[in-house]
Amino acid sequence: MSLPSTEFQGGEDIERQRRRAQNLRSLTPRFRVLIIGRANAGKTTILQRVCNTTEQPKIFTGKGHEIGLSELNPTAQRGKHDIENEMIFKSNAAFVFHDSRGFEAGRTSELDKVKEFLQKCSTSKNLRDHLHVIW
Ligand SMILES: Nc1nc2c(ncn2[C@@H]2O[C@H](COP(=O)(O)OP(=O)(O)OP(=O)(O)O)[C@@H](O)[C@H]2O)c(=O)[nH]1
Ligand SMILES: [Mg+2]
Repeated sequence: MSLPSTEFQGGEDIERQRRRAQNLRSLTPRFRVLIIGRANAGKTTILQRVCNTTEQPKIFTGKGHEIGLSELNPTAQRGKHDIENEMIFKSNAAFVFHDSRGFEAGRTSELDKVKEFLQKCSTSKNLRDHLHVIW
């Protein structure tokens, strides 16, 4: 007995979507998320929940050099973050996070930095460098 044509088309759509998803994944193996919020708002905690972990994230420069905690500027751990740095939880390396403090200080420099970063990501030729979520 043959399947009704609508059911068959549905199957075809799913197959096409699966292939598209596979294609996209090969172009951008990591999901890139920018989180913006006030100092001490709970950004790191929320990212830990997303990754279902309690570990501290590893931090890398945009060029892939790991920054040890001792190398971090003391303020970089609390409140003040370099938006260019990539935060990765070892247990969930398919996500890469960028962290920016909020704009509560009322200064434009922080906002300008974020805008510059957004511009850079969105105009990159490589899909892997684009942001997929801004939170
Ligand atoms: N009560 C309560 N405390 C929370 C919650 N989320 C986080 N915290 C606590 O708030 C403090 C700051 O959390 P973090 O996740 O480090 O906040 P953050 O935004 O990453 O902070 P910075 O990186 O310094 O900007 C920690 O002591 C957390 O345990 C929450 O939902 N409720
Ligand atoms: Mg944090």
